[in-house]
Amino acid sequence: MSDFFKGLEKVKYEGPGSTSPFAFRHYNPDEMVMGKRMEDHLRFAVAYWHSFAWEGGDPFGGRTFDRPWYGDDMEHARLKAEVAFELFGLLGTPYFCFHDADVRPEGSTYAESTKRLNEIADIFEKKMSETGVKLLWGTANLFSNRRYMAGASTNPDPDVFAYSAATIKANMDVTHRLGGENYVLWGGREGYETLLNTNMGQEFDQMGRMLNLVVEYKHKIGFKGTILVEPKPQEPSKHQYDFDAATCFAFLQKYGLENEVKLNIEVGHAFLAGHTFEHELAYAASQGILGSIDMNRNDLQSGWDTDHFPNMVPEVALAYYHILKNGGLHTGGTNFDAKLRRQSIDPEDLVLGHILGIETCARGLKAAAALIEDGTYDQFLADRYADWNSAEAQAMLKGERSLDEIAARVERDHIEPEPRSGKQEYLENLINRFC
Ligand code: XLS
Ligand code: NI
Ligand code: NI
Repeated sequence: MSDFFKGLEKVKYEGPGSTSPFAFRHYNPDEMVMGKRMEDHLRFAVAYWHSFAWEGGDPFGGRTFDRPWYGDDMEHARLKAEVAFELFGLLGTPYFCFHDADVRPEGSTYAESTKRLNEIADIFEKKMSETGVKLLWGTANLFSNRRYMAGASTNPDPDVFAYSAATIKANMDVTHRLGGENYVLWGGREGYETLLNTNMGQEFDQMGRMLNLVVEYKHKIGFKGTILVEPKPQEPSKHQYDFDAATCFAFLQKYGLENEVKLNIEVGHAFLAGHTFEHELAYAASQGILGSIDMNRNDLQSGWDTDHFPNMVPEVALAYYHILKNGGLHTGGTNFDAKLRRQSIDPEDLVLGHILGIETCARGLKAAAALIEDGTYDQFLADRYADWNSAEAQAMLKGERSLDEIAARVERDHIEPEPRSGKQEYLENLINRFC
């Protein structure tokens, strides 16, 4: 035990009446929501990077946090793992997620980096079996080191492609060994700074090959988890190829991966792409590729991926509505890809930030479930499209009518459609009843 959290105790559910800042008022892991435990719906994960690797810097100033595990050697990395599992224990969150670079210092060679990763994985394996905490997903950091500045799989240098492939392999091996339920690829450098130096078609082919290599290796080693890509339009690259959910789906189809790979959708990334989070979820669900979520939110004034802990119940409620309609998150989960503000330097702030996220999600989930159980909303949607159930409408939809046949019927039957209200304000009032 480190003494980092200085006497803080495991956060418990105390019910809506509690005034303790260190209690759950809404997240009650065992409470049944639509026939399933809340914990099993939400599948919360703590993101190692924001909570333990990020030091509170911004473009104008460096580290604001003062943590005893900051340092570039394995001893510090072991202390970091110790404290990370203490946080998981305090929160009772069932999962965590990490990049290789978050958990071990990089070695001077690929072999040394891999050895260090495996040493930390040994510690994780032991702690996971002692505590019951599980790995939601592992991933490789293919964006921080300067070797990736012009891309990882999309680099003009095939040696960088090879190095990236080797690094992904090492991370897939560790994820598999630790029983990870997914493996994530996020391409922060898979894009460009200027089109002037970029052969876009060549880079897409490289990225498609890499993802196929990943899928082939998954089957080779018998990894049962889901392979996920994480859309984001920009930041750090000016333009990223995994721009949004629809762009990713086109990419997956082009390279024959639409039945093998799903999406990890992040709130802040949806906003950067000019969408809402629920748009991205609804799109992914409609195409059968909704995999997992990275839960945070952006500051709407700054227009940057600020990764705040979620704090807006109505936004989160609409997200979980789409997730519940999708039959849940399956192998995915709710990963807090969220960080403290840089002035929140106290150890207890790490706990309070996660409580904020957990409680917001719990309230959102319950609101979404109540909306579904009430049924008015789903009935509204069904009614809006009900005329498509007629025999003639179905014949049009199924391709049994040609354009000229449809035109002939419109003329013969004197069809002159009457506009119908979209009822947006009625629906917004309806949603307010549940949030
Ligand atoms: C960055 C991404 C990153 C991925 C994992 O914006 O959200 O944190 O989730 O590489
Ligand atoms: Ni992000
Ligand atoms: Ni993310």
